[in-house]
Amino acid sequence: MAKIEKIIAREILNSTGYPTIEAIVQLADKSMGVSSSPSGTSKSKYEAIEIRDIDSKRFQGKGVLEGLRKIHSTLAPRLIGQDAQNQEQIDQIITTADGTPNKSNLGSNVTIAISTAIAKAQATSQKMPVYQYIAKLQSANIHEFVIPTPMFNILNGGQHADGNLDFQEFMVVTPRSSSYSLSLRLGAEIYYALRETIKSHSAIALIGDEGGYAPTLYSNIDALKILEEAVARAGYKFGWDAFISLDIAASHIKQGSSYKIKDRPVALSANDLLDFFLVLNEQYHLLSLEDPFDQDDWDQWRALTEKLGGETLITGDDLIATNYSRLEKCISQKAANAVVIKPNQAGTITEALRVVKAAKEANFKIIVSHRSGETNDDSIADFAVGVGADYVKFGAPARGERVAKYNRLLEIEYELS
Ligand code: 2PG
Ligand code: MG
Repeated sequence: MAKIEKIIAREILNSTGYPTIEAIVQLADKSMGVSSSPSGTSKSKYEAIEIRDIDSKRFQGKGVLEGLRKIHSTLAPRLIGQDAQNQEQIDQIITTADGTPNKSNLGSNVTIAISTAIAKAQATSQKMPVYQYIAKLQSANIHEFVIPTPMFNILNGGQHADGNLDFQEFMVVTPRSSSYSLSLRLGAEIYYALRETIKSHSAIALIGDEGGYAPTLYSNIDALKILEEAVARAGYKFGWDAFISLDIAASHIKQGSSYKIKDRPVALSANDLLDFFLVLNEQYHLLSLEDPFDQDDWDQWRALTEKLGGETLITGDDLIATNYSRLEKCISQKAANAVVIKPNQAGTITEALRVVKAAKEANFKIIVSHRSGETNDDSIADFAVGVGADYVKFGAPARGERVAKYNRLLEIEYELS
C-alpha cells in the first residue's frame, strides 16, 4: 500500500497553444505519476465539462489557474493520505468533491489529470507498465496484450481545419491482421504520398490540428478520391492494404434540421444524408463511419446501423461521449455498433473503464481516442492497450504530440515481443 503524499499542478500549453493542466502525484514510496489533460475542439454537448478562467486578459480567457486552485484547495486535502491502490475509491472521492453529473464544478480537465496521474503513480509503485495496471483495474481477462489497429487521420477538415472540408477526419486504416509496426509504416508512407498527391492537384497542403493535411479542395468526395490516389502512389492497394474511416462530426455541420455539405448544392435532410452515406459506402466500403448524424438524431442513427451495421462500424463519439447512460441508451436503441472512448469525456479513469466494459459486453468495437488539443502525454496509448481496444485514433503519424502516442505503442509492441 502506498499513500498519496504530494499533489502538484501546473499550467502548461497544449498543441493548440492554449493552456492545460499538468498534474504531478507523488506517493509515500516516492513513486511519481505525471499526466496532463487533453482538450477537444469539436466537443459533444454530453461530455464532461472542462473549466477555464474567465479572465480575458490571460490566454483569451482560456487560462486554467482556477483549476489549479481547485486542485490545491479542494482535491489535494481530500486525496493526500489516501491509498493510491484503490483507484475506484480515489475516483469516487473526486466525483463526490465535484458533486455534479458532468464535472462542471471542478472541471473534467482537473479531474482527469489527477485521476490519471494517480493511476500512473500507482503503476510505478507496483513496478508495472501503465497498460498492465489499466488491465488490472479493469479486471480484464486479457491473457495476451494486443496493440490496437491505428486509424491515421491524415486529412483534416471541419473544426480542425477552419472548415474547408465538411467532414472532420479522413483516416486510413490497415487490416487488423497487420502488425502494429507495419501499420505505422504504411500510415507514414501514405501520409508522405498524400502531400505529393495534393500538390499534384495544385491544392495547398496546409496542416490541420491533428497533423493531417487540410488542403483547399472543392468537396468531401474530392478528398476521398485524393486519399485513394495517395494510397496507390505509396504503392499500396486500396481496399486491401488500406481502408478508410471517416469522422463526419455531423453535429457540427447541422444547420437547423438539415446538413450542409459541399458535395451538394442544397442542404440535405437527415434522410438525404443517409442516402449519401449509402452511396459513399457502396463505393469506398468504409471501415468506420463516426458521428454520421447529430448527437440527438437517434432515429437516423438507428436506421443507418440497421442498414450498414453488418459491414461497417457505425461509431458513436459525440453521440455517446464516453458517458454510461448515453451508452446504455445507444445499446438499447441499437443506434451504433462501435464507440469512441475518450477518458476526459468521462472525467475519471474509473468512469471511462466502466463505459468500456459495458460497451464490450454489448459487443461494440472499442476505439480509444486522443483529443485535437494534446500534449506529449502518452498515457492514452497505455490505456488503449490495457483495455484491449480494437482501434486507436491518435491523429496523423506526424507532429510531436501525435507521434508520442504512436511511438509509445511501438515501445509496448517491442516489450510484448
Ligand atoms: C473527435 C476528436 C478527436 P476533438 O471528434 O473524434 O479526433 O476531436 O478532440 O476536437 O473533439
Ligand atoms: Mg469524433
